[in-house]
Amino acid sequence: MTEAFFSDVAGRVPFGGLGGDEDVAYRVYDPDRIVAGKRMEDHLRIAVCYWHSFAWSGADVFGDGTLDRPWLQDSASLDAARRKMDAAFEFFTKLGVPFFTFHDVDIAPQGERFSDFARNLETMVEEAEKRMAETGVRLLWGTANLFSHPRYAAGAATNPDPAVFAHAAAQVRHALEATHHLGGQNYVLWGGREGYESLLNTRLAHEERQLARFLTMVAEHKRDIGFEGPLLIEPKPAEPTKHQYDHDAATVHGFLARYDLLDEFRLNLEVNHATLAGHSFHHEVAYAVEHGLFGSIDANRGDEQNGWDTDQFPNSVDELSLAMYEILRGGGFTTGGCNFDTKLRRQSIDRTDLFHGHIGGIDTLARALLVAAELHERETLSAARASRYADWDGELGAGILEGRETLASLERRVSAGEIVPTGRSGRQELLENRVNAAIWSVS
Ligand code: XUL
Ligand code: CO
Repeated sequence: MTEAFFSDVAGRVPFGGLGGDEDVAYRVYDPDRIVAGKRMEDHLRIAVCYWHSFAWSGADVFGDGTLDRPWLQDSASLDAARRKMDAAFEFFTKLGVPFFTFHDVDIAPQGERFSDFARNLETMVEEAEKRMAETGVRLLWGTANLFSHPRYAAGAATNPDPAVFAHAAAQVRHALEATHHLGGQNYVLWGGREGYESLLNTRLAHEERQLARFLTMVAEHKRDIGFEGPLLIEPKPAEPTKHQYDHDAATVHGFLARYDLLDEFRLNLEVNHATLAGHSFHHEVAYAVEHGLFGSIDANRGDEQNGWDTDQFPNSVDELSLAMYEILRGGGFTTGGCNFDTKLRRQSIDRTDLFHGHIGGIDTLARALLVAAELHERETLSAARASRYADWDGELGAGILEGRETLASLERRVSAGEIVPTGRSGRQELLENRVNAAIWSVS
């Protein structure tokens, strides 16, 4: 590796334990520690994202970039793209995480024509392949950025102009093949501008058909090239568009069912996207797990006091313990993992701030994993849940579900006094206390 960009951090971030007083050290994340029969690293499958950490200058809608990212000065050149990649792999290695994630445009300059971009992407995929082989860092997922370029202002697959659809298709072909080439574990589709700004100029049903056709083409191409990882849709209700079609897990579920795509797609769920949709993250993960749609998570959170996507580093053990519990209940991650789609605050301009953000977030996830394992292994919640529904296995419950009862037959039995509800406690407070007890006691 060339000269160090993160020279303040000498080597791999060590595990210092809860009592440790080093700031650049993990307090809880201990990759080899066995939790519920598996190494912590293999449970969490942490990934660092390329875009916010290496391709973003710190610019926001009110002001210019604030962050020290020298390679962004000359971002049209392949040399700058290589320097950016050196810094990224130096960071992944020092942080000691197994995975990274990227959009096509994060790693390759766009160039003048599409063919320039395709060539640049090919070059940078080869560069990534070399660095992955040197460091052992793997690709959790790749994706195409179908929202930043002006051509996508009115959407990509859902654009009123089929020429834009075609452009998006060309881009996804390359991004999917790049992901496949790099051994990516999944391929993600976040429909940033697949929505509308105004219904006055929008054909809703037509745009939905376009999106379904696009996703079908992606699934067909995945099979054609032999990519085995799942395709993951990342729901978000709004921002940048006023309304986005992939609103939340349940909306995407209905969409996939309508277009016969349920076998092809699963979900990548992001904490703050759930919040923006008016759900808890626990809800989104539980929904996906229960319906066999769970894939992966983006662990970044929002800010309770505002309604936009702040992409902050996770710091709530309470929130993530419940989500992690559902993930363990569903068997844990398979191809998915915990991606840090996180960005620093614009004022966090020291190079080492990128370490502080990730270390704190990773420790939060590690602690949430310990709580979740405690709840799962001791059946703290599951036994109560099972007994609450136990009567559905009895004569009446099974008769209803299996179609042996009708409105008329049930009315006869109720009128005859044969069926009388007895009432049962939901025991919510007791269960909440049990969750808190686990949060307070695990170590
Ligand atoms: C935007 C978002 C994206 C996706 C990948 O809110 O979450 O960064 O994760 O395109
Ligand atoms: Co995301």
